[in-house]
Amino acid sequence: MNEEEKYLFDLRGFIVLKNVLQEPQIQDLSQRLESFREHNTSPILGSDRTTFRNEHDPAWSSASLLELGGSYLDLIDLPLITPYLETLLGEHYRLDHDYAKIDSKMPKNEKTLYLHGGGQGSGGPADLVGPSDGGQCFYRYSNGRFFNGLVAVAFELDDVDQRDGGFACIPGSHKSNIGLPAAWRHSKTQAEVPHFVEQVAASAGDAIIFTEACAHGTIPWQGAPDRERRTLFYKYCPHAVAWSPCYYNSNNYPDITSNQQKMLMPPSAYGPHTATENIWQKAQDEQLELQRLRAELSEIKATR
Ligand SMILES: O=C(O)CCC(=O)C(=O)O
Repeated sequence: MNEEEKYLFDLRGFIVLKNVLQEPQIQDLSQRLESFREHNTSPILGSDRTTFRNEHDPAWSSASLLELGGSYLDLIDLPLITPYLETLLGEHYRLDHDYAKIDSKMPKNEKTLYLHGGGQGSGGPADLVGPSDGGQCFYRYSNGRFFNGLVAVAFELDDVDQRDGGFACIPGSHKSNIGLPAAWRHSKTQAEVPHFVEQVAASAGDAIIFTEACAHGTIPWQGAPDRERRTLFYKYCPHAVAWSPCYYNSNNYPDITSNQQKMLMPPSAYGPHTATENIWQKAQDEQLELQRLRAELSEIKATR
């Protein structure tokens, strides 16, 4: 992260990195996403919120884009992104959650701009991030380094032109000391969006890196009816911090590298230390044992 990028991130709370994804990666991500969408039409896919899909879902983990495999696994620790996250979060940061979001003219995808985050208390008690966030989405720069509670990397799979809609924020609001006034929080149409909200244009393959402390949201889509904005969000915390109540289970992804495994660890002050790895492994083993015992029990019940 060069001096200009550091300056702009501190000043505005986000930066746009051009051409982070190459064409074959965009195609692979796109094709895997579209196959998945054939049987899941939700505009939000992935692990953004804790939901149990069925009774067999293990505790603590939720659906994730990582299940789509291929380039979705590469995005965990993309070499081009790593230096930015190390600068913004410190060493041994962790992937906290991920999701894909589709913006389009489809009625169920039409959304109000809901500005959330912002200020030192991350938007206060009325904030979407607020009820579960005791200031977790913090931003600070001191002693020559950045401190962030949650940093998002938004990979765009489609071109998003000025006026289409998509990512928007109030630049600088991550340092605001006063909560966002309620009157400015919601905008149902682009015409209602306050003039100080900046809509960020991006091209397919670009990545927007932003601190969740910056007041941000999605501008209602006004792109042509046959166009969509498909964005993949990978969100990272310092190693001792969690936003999501769900943790990844790296055992679900046998093909990932040991560095990626470390980045999927649950939060702890130790970071990816052998001690925490052993504890996590024991929790996974016990979960498997529990599943085995439950299966045995239902077999016994069925044969009675
Ligand atoms: O559509 C966007 O880029 C904003 C998404 C958002 O509000 C969030 O990630 O918290």
